[in-house]
Amino acid sequence: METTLIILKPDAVQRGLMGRIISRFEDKGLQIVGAKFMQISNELASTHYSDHQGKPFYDGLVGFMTSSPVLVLAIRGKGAIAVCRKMMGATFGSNAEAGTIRGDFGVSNSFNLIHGSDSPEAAEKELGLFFNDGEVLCFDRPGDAWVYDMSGGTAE
Ligand code: 3AN
Repeated sequence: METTLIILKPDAVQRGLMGRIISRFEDKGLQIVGAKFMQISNELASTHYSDHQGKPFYDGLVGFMTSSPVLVLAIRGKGAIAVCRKMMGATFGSNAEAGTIRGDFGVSNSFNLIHGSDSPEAAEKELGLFFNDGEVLCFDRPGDAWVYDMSGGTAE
C-alpha cells in the first residue's frame, strides 16, 4: 500500500470542484486517510516547490498556491502514487487527456486544479510537510474486501 499527498488547489476550491474530485478518488477505490483545509503560507509553498525555484513560473505558482485556501489530502491504495497521477492527467489543462481530472475540469496551464506526489520519495517528504504526526490515519474499511482480491494474502 502507498500513501500519496494530493492538494486540491485554490482554483478547485473556488470553483466548487472539491466534492467531485474527491468522489473520483473514492469511486476508484482509494482511501482518504488524511484531510486538511488550510491556507498555505509563503514559507510552506516555497519549501514545497523548492525544486522549481528560479524557473520563470515560480513566483506565479507560489502566488497562486497562497492566494486562497486549499484542501490537502492523504490518499492510500495499491500503487496510489501512480494511480493518482494518471487520474490527474498531464500538467497543463490545455492538453490533459479527457477522462482525467485536469482534462475534464480545466483548460488553464497555470490553474491546473490539483497537485499529486510524483514518487515515493516525494510522497514521504510532502506528507511530512503538510501533515503532523497522527494526522494521517490507519483504519479498516470492510468494503476493501471487494476493492482488492485478497485471496493470495496481499491486495491484488
Ligand atoms: P505536475 O504538477 O504535473 O507534477 P510539475 O511538478 O512539473 O507538474 O510542476 C509543478 C507545478 O508547477 C505544476 N502543477 C504547475 O502548476 C506549475 N508549472 C509547471 N510548469 C509550468 C509552466 N511551464 N508554466 C506554468 N506553471 C507551471
